[in-house]
Amino acid sequence: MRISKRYLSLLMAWLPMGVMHCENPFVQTCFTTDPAPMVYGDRLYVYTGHDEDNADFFWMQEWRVYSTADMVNWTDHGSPLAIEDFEWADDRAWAPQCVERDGKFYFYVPLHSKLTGAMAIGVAVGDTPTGPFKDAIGRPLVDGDWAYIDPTVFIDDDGQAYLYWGNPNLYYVKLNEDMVSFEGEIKMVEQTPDGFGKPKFVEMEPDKKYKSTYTEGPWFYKRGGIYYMLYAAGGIPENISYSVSDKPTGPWKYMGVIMPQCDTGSFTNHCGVADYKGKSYFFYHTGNLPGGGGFGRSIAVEPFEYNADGSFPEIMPSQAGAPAVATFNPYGRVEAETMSWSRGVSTEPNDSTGLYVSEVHDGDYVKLSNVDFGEDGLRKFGASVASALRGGQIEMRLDSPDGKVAALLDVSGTGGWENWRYIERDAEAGVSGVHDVYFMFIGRKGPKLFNIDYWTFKR
Ligand code: FUB
Repeated sequence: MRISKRYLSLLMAWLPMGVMHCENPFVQTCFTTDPAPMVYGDRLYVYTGHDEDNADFFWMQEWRVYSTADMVNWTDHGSPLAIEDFEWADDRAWAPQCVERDGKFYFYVPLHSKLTGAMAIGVAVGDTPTGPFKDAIGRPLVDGDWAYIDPTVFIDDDGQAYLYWGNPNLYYVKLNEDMVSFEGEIKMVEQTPDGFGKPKFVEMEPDKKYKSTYTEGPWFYKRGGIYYMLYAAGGIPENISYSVSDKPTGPWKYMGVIMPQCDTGSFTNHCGVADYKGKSYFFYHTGNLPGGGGFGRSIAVEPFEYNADGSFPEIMPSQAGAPAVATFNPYGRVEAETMSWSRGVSTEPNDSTGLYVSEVHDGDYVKLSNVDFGEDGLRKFGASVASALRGGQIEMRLDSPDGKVAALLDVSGTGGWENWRYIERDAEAGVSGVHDVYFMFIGRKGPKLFNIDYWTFKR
Protein backbone atom coordinates (compact mmCIF):
# COMPACT_ATOMS: atom_id res chain seq x y z
CA MET A 1 0.00 0.00 0.00
CA ARG A 2 1.45 3.39 -0.97
CA ILE A 3 0.22 6.30 1.08
CA SER A 4 0.02 9.80 -0.41
CA LYS A 5 3.05 11.77 0.74
CA ARG A 6 1.13 15.03 0.73
CA TYR A 7 -1.49 13.57 3.10
CA LEU A 8 1.15 12.24 5.48
CA SER A 9 2.94 15.61 5.50
CA LEU A 10 -0.34 17.29 6.46
CA LEU A 11 -0.93 14.68 9.15
CA MET A 12 2.56 15.27 10.55
CA ALA A 13 2.15 19.04 10.47
CA TRP A 14 -0.45 19.17 13.24
CA LEU A 15 1.00 16.55 15.53
CA PRO A 16 2.03 18.08 18.87
CA MET A 17 5.72 18.79 19.22
CA GLY A 18 7.67 18.42 22.45
CA VAL A 19 6.47 15.30 24.28
CA MET A 20 7.37 12.25 22.21
CA HIS A 21 4.14 10.57 21.16
CA CYS A 22 3.14 7.47 19.30
CA GLU A 23 1.41 8.81 16.24
CA ASN A 24 -1.97 7.45 15.18
CA PRO A 25 -2.57 5.38 13.17
CA PHE A 26 0.52 3.72 14.61
CA VAL A 27 0.95 1.28 11.72
CA GLN A 28 1.28 2.98 8.34
CA THR A 29 2.71 0.14 6.24
CA CYS A 30 -0.61 -1.67 5.72
CA PHE A 31 -4.21 -1.58 6.91
CA THR A 32 -4.70 -3.13 10.36
CA THR A 33 -7.92 -3.81 12.30
CA ASP A 34 -9.45 -5.06 15.53
CA PRO A 35 -6.45 -4.50 17.86
CA ALA A 36 -6.02 -7.01 20.69
CA PRO A 37 -3.22 -5.99 23.08
CA MET A 38 -1.33 -8.53 25.22
CA VAL A 39 1.47 -7.70 27.64
CA TYR A 40 4.12 -10.38 27.88
CA GLY A 41 7.52 -9.93 29.50
CA ASP A 42 8.84 -6.46 28.84
CA ARG A 43 6.79 -5.88 25.67
CA LEU A 44 3.28 -5.02 24.67
CA TYR A 45 2.04 -7.04 21.69
CA VAL A 46 -0.92 -6.14 19.52
CA TYR A 47 -2.67 -8.81 17.45
CA THR A 48 -4.62 -7.44 14.52
CA GLY A 49 -6.64 -8.25 11.45
CA HIS A 50 -5.48 -7.00 8.08
CA ASP A 51 -7.82 -5.27 5.61
CA GLU A 52 -6.85 -5.78 1.98
CA ASP A 53 -6.08 -2.74 -0.18
CA ASN A 54 -9.06 -1.41 -2.18
CA ALA A 55 -11.44 -3.84 -0.46
CA ASP A 56 -15.24 -3.61 -0.69
CA PHE A 57 -15.85 -5.96 2.26
CA PHE A 58 -13.90 -7.51 5.14
CA TRP A 59 -12.07 -9.87 2.75
CA MET A 60 -9.39 -10.46 5.34
CA GLN A 61 -6.80 -13.19 4.78
CA GLU A 62 -4.42 -13.12 7.75
CA TRP A 63 -3.66 -11.82 11.21
CA ARG A 64 -0.64 -9.70 12.07
CA VAL A 65 1.40 -8.96 15.21
CA TYR A 66 3.17 -5.74 16.28
CA SER A 67 5.05 -5.04 19.50
CA THR A 68 6.63 -2.20 21.41
CA ALA A 69 8.73 -1.60 24.52
CA ASP A 70 8.09 2.16 24.64
CA MET A 71 4.61 2.76 23.09
CA VAL A 72 6.26 4.81 20.35
CA ASN A 73 8.45 2.53 18.26
CA TRP A 74 6.59 -0.53 16.96
CA THR A 75 8.13 -3.68 15.51
CA ASP A 76 6.19 -5.41 12.75
CA HIS A 77 6.29 -9.19 13.31
CA GLY A 78 4.46 -9.93 10.09
CA SER A 79 1.68 -12.48 9.80
CA PRO A 80 2.22 -15.66 11.87
CA LEU A 81 -1.32 -16.96 11.20
CA ALA A 82 -3.62 -16.96 8.17
CA ILE A 83 -6.75 -18.64 6.86
CA GLU A 84 -4.73 -21.45 5.22
CA ASP A 85 -3.47 -22.55 8.65
CA PHE A 86 -7.02 -23.80 9.34
CA GLU A 87 -7.90 -26.59 6.90
CA TRP A 88 -11.59 -26.29 7.72
CA ALA A 89 -11.82 -22.56 6.92
CA ASP A 90 -11.94 -20.59 3.68
CA ASP A 91 -12.57 -16.89 4.40
CA ARG A 92 -12.84 -13.98 6.85
CA ALA A 93 -9.80 -13.74 9.10
CA TRP A 94 -11.63 -11.41 11.49
CA ALA A 95 -11.00 -10.02 14.98
CA PRO A 96 -8.47 -12.08 17.03
CA GLN A 97 -7.17 -12.26 20.59
CA CYS A 98 -4.11 -14.05 21.97
CA VAL A 99 -3.42 -15.05 25.57
CA GLU A 100 -0.53 -16.78 27.33
CA ARG A 101 -0.98 -19.77 29.63
CA ASP A 102 1.86 -21.86 31.08
CA GLY A 103 4.30 -20.69 28.43
CA LYS A 104 2.01 -21.39 25.46
CA PHE A 105 0.24 -18.73 23.44
CA TYR A 106 -3.39 -19.37 22.46
CA PHE A 107 -4.60 -17.35 19.49
CA TYR A 108 -8.42 -17.29 19.12
CA VAL A 109 -9.79 -16.24 15.74
CA PRO A 110 -13.09 -16.10 13.86
CA LEU A 111 -13.20 -17.68 10.41
CA HIS A 112 -15.72 -18.71 7.80
CA SER A 113 -16.19 -22.46 8.13
CA LYS A 114 -16.17 -24.82 5.15
CA LEU A 115 -17.89 -27.37 7.41
CA THR A 116 -21.06 -25.40 8.09
CA GLY A 117 -20.91 -22.49 5.65
CA ALA A 118 -21.30 -20.12 8.63
CA MET A 119 -18.86 -18.50 11.02
CA ALA A 120 -16.73 -20.39 13.52
CA ILE A 121 -14.03 -19.74 16.09
CA GLY A 122 -10.69 -21.50 15.86
CA VAL A 123 -7.73 -21.63 18.22
CA ALA A 124 -4.09 -21.79 17.24
CA VAL A 125 -1.19 -22.42 19.60
CA GLY A 126 2.42 -21.29 19.57
CA ASP A 127 5.50 -21.25 21.80
CA THR A 128 6.21 -17.53 21.49
CA PRO A 129 4.02 -14.43 21.29
CA THR A 130 4.91 -14.07 17.62
CA GLY A 131 4.42 -17.70 16.69
CA PRO A 132 4.76 -19.76 14.62
CA PHE A 133 1.19 -20.82 15.41
CA LYS A 134 -0.66 -23.92 14.32
CA ASP A 135 -4.30 -24.96 14.52
CA ALA A 136 -4.44 -26.49 18.01
CA ILE A 137 -7.28 -28.98 17.43
CA GLY A 138 -7.70 -29.31 13.66
CA ARG A 139 -11.35 -28.27 13.86
CA PRO A 140 -13.36 -25.28 15.07
CA LEU A 141 -13.85 -24.72 18.78
CA VAL A 142 -17.40 -23.52 18.04
CA ASP A 143 -19.01 -23.54 14.60
CA GLY A 144 -22.20 -23.02 12.69
CA ASP A 145 -23.65 -19.57 13.37
CA TRP A 146 -23.18 -16.21 11.65
CA ALA A 147 -23.02 -14.74 15.17
CA TYR A 148 -19.81 -16.63 15.98
CA ILE A 149 -17.24 -13.86 15.57
CA ASP A 150 -14.92 -11.72 17.69
CA PRO A 151 -13.61 -14.01 20.46
CA THR A 152 -12.26 -12.44 23.66
CA VAL A 153 -10.44 -14.56 26.22
CA PHE A 154 -9.56 -13.99 29.85
CA ILE A 155 -8.00 -16.22 32.53
CA ASP A 156 -9.32 -15.37 35.98
CA ASP A 157 -7.24 -15.41 39.18
CA ASP A 158 -8.59 -18.86 40.08
CA GLY A 159 -7.31 -20.25 36.76
CA GLN A 160 -10.73 -20.48 35.11
CA ALA A 161 -10.57 -19.18 31.53
CA TYR A 162 -13.56 -17.66 29.75
CA LEU A 163 -14.18 -17.19 26.05
CA TYR A 164 -16.85 -14.64 25.12
CA TRP A 165 -17.82 -13.78 21.53
CA GLY A 166 -20.69 -12.83 19.27
CA ASN A 167 -22.61 -10.43 17.03
CA PRO A 168 -25.37 -9.43 17.86
CA ASN A 169 -25.75 -11.98 20.65
CA LEU A 170 -23.09 -12.34 23.30
CA TYR A 171 -22.06 -15.91 24.08
CA TYR A 172 -19.56 -17.51 26.42
CA VAL A 173 -18.04 -20.80 27.45
CA LYS A 174 -15.78 -21.76 30.32
CA LEU A 175 -12.61 -23.03 28.73
CA ASN A 176 -10.91 -26.10 30.16
CA GLU A 177 -7.36 -25.79 31.48
CA ASP A 178 -6.03 -26.96 28.09
CA MET A 179 -7.49 -23.73 26.58
CA VAL A 180 -8.61 -25.64 23.48
CA SER A 181 -11.79 -27.30 24.77
CA PHE A 182 -14.65 -26.18 26.99
CA GLU A 183 -17.01 -27.58 29.57
CA GLY A 184 -20.77 -27.69 29.20
CA GLU A 185 -22.96 -25.87 26.73
CA ILE A 186 -22.49 -22.56 24.98
CA LYS A 187 -24.31 -19.93 27.05
CA MET A 188 -25.97 -16.80 25.69
CA VAL A 189 -25.85 -13.67 27.84
CA GLU A 190 -29.25 -12.13 28.57
CA GLN A 191 -29.09 -8.58 27.22
CA THR A 192 -31.34 -6.48 29.45
CA PRO A 193 -31.68 -2.68 29.48
CA ASP A 194 -29.94 -2.67 32.89
CA GLY A 195 -27.11 -4.84 31.65
CA PHE A 196 -26.48 -3.56 28.15
CA GLY A 197 -28.68 -0.48 27.74
CA LYS A 198 -31.23 -2.43 25.71
CA PRO A 199 -33.09 -5.73 25.60
CA LYS A 200 -31.92 -8.68 23.58
CA PHE A 201 -31.94 -8.25 19.81
CA VAL A 202 -35.18 -10.09 19.05
CA GLU A 203 -37.08 -8.12 21.70
CA MET A 204 -36.00 -4.70 20.49
CA GLU A 205 -38.78 -2.44 19.25
CA PRO A 206 -37.82 -1.10 15.81
CA ASP A 207 -38.70 2.57 16.48
CA LYS A 208 -37.50 2.81 20.06
CA LYS A 209 -34.23 4.56 20.83
CA TYR A 210 -32.10 2.61 23.30
CA LYS A 211 -29.15 3.87 25.34
CA SER A 212 -26.89 1.30 23.76
CA THR A 213 -27.02 -1.70 21.51
CA TYR A 214 -24.47 -4.42 22.06
CA THR A 215 -23.27 -5.09 18.53
CA GLU A 216 -20.00 -7.05 18.47
CA GLY A 217 -16.31 -7.00 19.39
CA PRO A 218 -16.47 -7.84 23.13
CA TRP A 219 -13.32 -7.26 25.20
CA PHE A 220 -13.45 -9.07 28.57
CA TYR A 221 -11.06 -8.65 31.51
CA LYS A 222 -10.84 -8.01 35.23
CA ARG A 223 -9.20 -5.13 37.03
CA GLY A 224 -9.38 -4.14 40.70
CA GLY A 225 -12.06 -6.78 41.34
CA ILE A 226 -14.34 -5.46 38.55
CA TYR A 227 -15.13 -7.59 35.51
CA TYR A 228 -15.31 -5.39 32.42
CA MET A 229 -17.12 -6.15 29.19
CA LEU A 230 -16.31 -3.53 26.55
CA TYR A 231 -17.95 -3.81 23.14
CA ALA A 232 -18.81 -2.11 19.89
CA ALA A 233 -22.34 -0.76 20.27
CA GLY A 234 -25.04 1.28 18.63
CA GLY A 235 -25.26 -0.71 15.41
CA ILE A 236 -23.58 0.87 12.42
CA PRO A 237 -21.77 3.26 12.85
CA GLU A 238 -20.41 1.91 16.11
CA ASN A 239 -19.39 3.48 19.39
CA ILE A 240 -17.55 1.65 22.17
CA SER A 241 -19.64 1.07 25.30
CA TYR A 242 -19.19 -1.08 28.39
CA SER A 243 -20.84 -3.03 31.16
CA VAL A 244 -19.38 -4.28 34.45
CA SER A 245 -20.03 -7.08 36.87
CA ASP A 246 -18.64 -8.45 40.11
CA LYS A 247 -18.75 -11.95 38.59
CA PRO A 248 -17.19 -13.25 35.39
CA THR A 249 -20.55 -14.36 33.99
CA GLY A 250 -22.69 -11.42 35.09
CA PRO A 251 -25.26 -10.15 35.82
CA TRP A 252 -23.96 -7.11 33.94
CA LYS A 253 -24.54 -3.44 34.61
CA TYR A 254 -24.54 -1.05 31.67
CA MET A 255 -22.06 1.80 32.31
CA GLY A 256 -22.26 3.97 29.18
CA VAL A 257 -20.20 4.99 26.19
CA ILE A 258 -16.38 5.09 26.32
CA MET A 259 -15.59 6.21 22.77
CA PRO A 260 -18.53 7.91 21.06
CA GLN A 261 -19.22 7.29 17.42
CA CYS A 262 -16.78 9.65 15.71
CA ASP A 263 -16.07 10.65 12.17
CA THR A 264 -13.00 8.47 11.71
CA GLY A 265 -13.91 7.10 8.30
CA SER A 266 -14.71 3.63 9.69
CA PHE A 267 -18.28 2.54 10.45
CA THR A 268 -16.94 -0.22 12.73
CA ASN A 269 -14.89 0.23 15.85
CA HIS A 270 -13.26 -2.51 17.89
CA CYS A 271 -11.40 -2.05 21.15
CA GLY A 272 -8.83 -3.71 23.38
CA VAL A 273 -7.45 -2.47 26.70
CA ALA A 274 -4.14 -3.11 28.46
CA ASP A 275 -2.12 -1.83 31.39
CA TYR A 276 1.55 -1.53 30.52
CA LYS A 277 4.47 -0.07 32.48
CA GLY A 278 2.07 1.52 34.97
CA LYS A 279 -0.24 3.18 32.46
CA SER A 280 -3.57 2.21 30.85
CA TYR A 281 -4.14 2.13 27.09
CA PHE A 282 -7.25 1.94 24.94
CA PHE A 283 -6.73 0.47 21.46
CA TYR A 284 -9.30 0.92 18.68
CA HIS A 285 -9.43 1.31 14.93
CA THR A 286 -10.30 4.08 12.47
CA GLY A 287 -10.36 4.55 8.70
CA ASN A 288 -7.77 7.30 8.96
CA LEU A 289 -4.93 6.09 6.74
CA PRO A 290 -5.01 7.58 3.25
CA GLY A 291 -6.95 5.25 0.97
CA GLY A 292 -8.63 3.85 4.08
CA GLY A 293 -12.24 3.75 5.21
CA GLY A 294 -14.80 1.20 6.35
CA PHE A 295 -12.91 -1.68 4.74
CA GLY A 296 -9.45 -0.13 5.03
CA ARG A 297 -8.98 0.35 8.75
CA SER A 298 -6.00 1.25 10.92
CA ILE A 299 -5.24 0.63 14.57
CA ALA A 300 -4.76 3.48 17.02
CA VAL A 301 -4.12 3.89 20.74
CA GLU A 302 -5.01 6.41 23.46
CA PRO A 303 -3.60 6.59 26.99
CA PHE A 304 -6.24 7.02 29.71
CA GLU A 305 -6.74 6.87 33.46
CA TYR A 306 -9.57 4.98 35.11
CA ASN A 307 -11.77 7.08 37.37
CA ALA A 308 -11.35 6.42 41.11
CA ASP A 309 -14.37 4.07 41.12
CA GLY A 310 -12.96 2.04 38.22
CA SER A 311 -15.26 3.56 35.61
CA PHE A 312 -13.95 4.76 32.26
CA PRO A 313 -13.52 8.38 31.23
CA GLU A 314 -14.72 9.34 27.76
CA ILE A 315 -11.91 8.61 25.31
CA MET A 316 -11.76 10.41 21.98
CA PRO A 317 -9.68 9.44 18.95
CA SER A 318 -6.57 11.54 18.52
CA GLN A 319 -3.66 11.76 16.13
CA ALA A 320 -1.20 12.28 18.97
CA GLY A 321 -1.62 8.77 20.45
CA ALA A 322 0.34 7.68 23.52
CA PRO A 323 3.45 9.35 25.01
CA ALA A 324 6.71 7.41 25.12
CA VAL A 325 7.31 5.41 28.30
CA ALA A 326 11.00 4.71 27.60
CA THR A 327 13.81 5.77 25.31
CA PHE A 328 14.93 3.52 22.48
CA ASN A 329 18.36 1.89 22.76
CA PRO A 330 19.69 1.63 19.19
CA TYR A 331 22.95 -0.17 19.92
CA GLY A 332 23.27 -3.51 18.25
CA ARG A 333 20.96 -4.69 15.49
CA VAL A 334 17.62 -2.95 14.94
CA GLU A 335 15.14 -4.57 12.57
CA ALA A 336 14.28 -2.04 9.86
CA GLU A 337 10.58 -2.87 10.36
CA THR A 338 10.80 -1.19 13.79
CA MET A 339 9.51 2.35 13.39
CA SER A 340 7.50 5.12 14.99
CA TRP A 341 6.32 6.46 11.65
CA SER A 342 6.98 5.88 7.98
CA ARG A 343 6.13 7.37 4.65
CA GLY A 344 5.56 5.34 1.52
CA VAL A 345 7.18 2.07 2.56
CA SER A 346 5.77 -1.40 3.14
CA THR A 347 7.04 -4.61 4.77
CA GLU A 348 7.47 -8.09 3.28
CA PRO A 349 8.48 -11.49 4.64
CA ASN A 350 11.50 -13.51 3.57
CA ASP A 351 12.10 -17.12 4.64
CA SER A 352 15.73 -16.66 5.61
CA THR A 353 15.91 -13.10 6.95
CA GLY A 354 12.39 -12.59 8.23
CA LEU A 355 10.56 -9.33 7.64
CA TYR A 356 12.16 -6.44 5.75
CA VAL A 357 11.22 -2.93 4.64
CA SER A 358 10.20 -2.79 0.98
CA GLU A 359 8.60 -0.45 -1.55
CA VAL A 360 11.26 2.18 -0.89
CA HIS A 361 11.08 5.09 -3.35
CA ASP A 362 12.73 8.47 -3.55
CA GLY A 363 11.33 10.74 -0.83
CA ASP A 364 10.10 7.93 1.43
CA TYR A 365 11.33 7.65 4.98
CA VAL A 366 11.26 5.62 8.17
CA LYS A 367 11.40 7.25 11.59
CA LEU A 368 12.59 5.96 14.96
CA SER A 369 11.62 8.12 17.94
CA ASN A 370 13.31 8.95 21.23
CA VAL A 371 16.57 7.19 20.31
CA ASP A 372 19.15 7.42 23.08
CA PHE A 373 22.69 7.48 21.66
CA GLY A 374 24.15 7.95 25.14
CA GLU A 375 26.95 10.27 26.15
CA ASP A 376 29.72 8.55 24.19
CA GLY A 377 27.72 8.78 21.02
CA LEU A 378 27.36 6.97 17.73
CA ARG A 379 30.53 5.94 15.82
CA LYS A 380 29.29 3.73 13.00
CA PHE A 381 26.00 3.24 11.19
CA GLY A 382 25.25 0.25 8.94
CA ALA A 383 22.43 -1.45 7.10
CA SER A 384 21.67 -4.73 5.39
CA VAL A 385 20.23 -3.79 2.01
CA ALA A 386 19.28 -5.38 -1.31
CA SER A 387 18.49 -3.91 -4.70
CA ALA A 388 17.79 -5.55 -8.05
CA LEU A 389 18.17 -2.12 -9.68
CA ARG A 390 20.53 0.75 -9.02
CA GLY A 391 20.07 1.35 -5.29
CA GLY A 392 20.22 4.91 -3.97
CA GLN A 393 21.18 6.61 -0.74
CA ILE A 394 20.13 6.50 2.90
CA GLU A 395 20.56 9.69 4.86
CA MET A 396 20.29 9.29 8.60
CA ARG A 397 19.02 12.64 9.82
CA LEU A 398 18.38 13.86 13.34
CA ASP A 399 15.14 15.29 14.74
CA SER A 400 13.41 16.19 11.47
CA PRO A 401 13.35 15.10 7.82
CA ASP A 402 15.68 17.99 7.00
CA GLY A 403 17.69 17.86 10.23
CA LYS A 404 21.45 17.35 10.56
CA VAL A 405 22.83 14.41 8.54
CA ALA A 406 24.39 12.05 11.08
CA ALA A 407 25.47 9.39 8.57
CA LEU A 408 25.14 8.62 4.89
CA LEU A 409 25.04 5.22 3.18
CA ASP A 410 25.46 4.71 -0.57
CA VAL A 411 23.48 1.65 -1.67
CA SER A 412 24.42 0.05 -4.98
CA GLY A 413 22.68 -2.76 -6.85
CA THR A 414 23.11 -6.18 -5.21
CA GLY A 415 21.68 -8.27 -8.06
CA GLY A 416 18.31 -9.05 -6.48
CA TRP A 417 15.63 -7.69 -4.17
CA GLU A 418 16.61 -10.32 -1.58
CA ASN A 419 20.38 -10.48 -2.26
CA TRP A 420 21.43 -8.83 0.96
CA ARG A 421 24.66 -6.87 1.41
CA TYR A 422 25.80 -5.24 4.65
CA ILE A 423 27.24 -1.73 4.35
CA GLU A 424 28.63 0.43 7.12
CA ARG A 425 30.04 3.97 7.39
CA ASP A 426 31.45 6.24 10.08
CA ALA A 427 28.90 8.55 11.64
CA GLU A 428 29.50 12.30 11.90
CA ALA A 429 31.11 13.36 15.15
CA GLY A 430 28.92 14.42 18.06
CA VAL A 431 25.82 12.24 17.62
CA SER A 432 24.91 11.75 21.28
CA GLY A 433 21.93 12.17 23.58
CA VAL A 434 18.29 11.54 22.66
CA HIS A 435 17.03 12.22 19.13
CA ASP A 436 14.38 11.26 16.66
CA VAL A 437 16.07 9.55 13.73
CA TYR A 438 14.80 9.86 10.17
CA PHE A 439 16.11 7.43 7.56
CA MET A 440 15.54 9.43 4.38
CA PHE A 441 15.58 7.47 1.12
CA ILE A 442 17.00 9.17 -1.95
CA GLY A 443 17.42 7.99 -5.53
CA ARG A 444 16.00 8.12 -9.02
CA LYS A 445 12.42 9.28 -9.12
CA GLY A 446 9.96 6.49 -10.03
CA PRO A 447 11.51 3.06 -9.55
CA LYS A 448 11.90 1.09 -6.35
CA LEU A 449 15.32 1.83 -4.86
CA PHE A 450 16.22 -0.94 -2.38
CA ASN A 451 14.96 -3.11 0.47
CA ILE A 452 16.31 -2.87 4.03
CA ASP A 453 16.50 -5.80 6.43
CA TYR A 454 18.16 -4.20 9.47
CA TRP A 455 20.18 -1.29 10.82
CA THR A 456 23.25 -1.41 13.04
CA PHE A 457 24.43 1.32 15.36
CA LYS A 458 27.86 1.09 16.99
CA ARG A 459 29.35 3.19 19.75
O1 FUB B 1 -12.75 -6.95 11.10
C1 FUB B 1 -13.91 -7.65 10.74
C2 FUB B 1 -15.06 -7.33 11.66
O2 FUB B 1 -15.29 -5.94 11.67
C3 FUB B 1 -14.77 -7.67 13.10
O3 FUB B 1 -14.91 -9.01 13.37
C4 FUB B 1 -15.74 -6.77 13.78
O4 FUB B 1 -15.50 -6.62 15.14
C5 FUB B 1 -15.57 -5.50 12.99
O5 FUB B 1 -14.48 -4.76 13.45
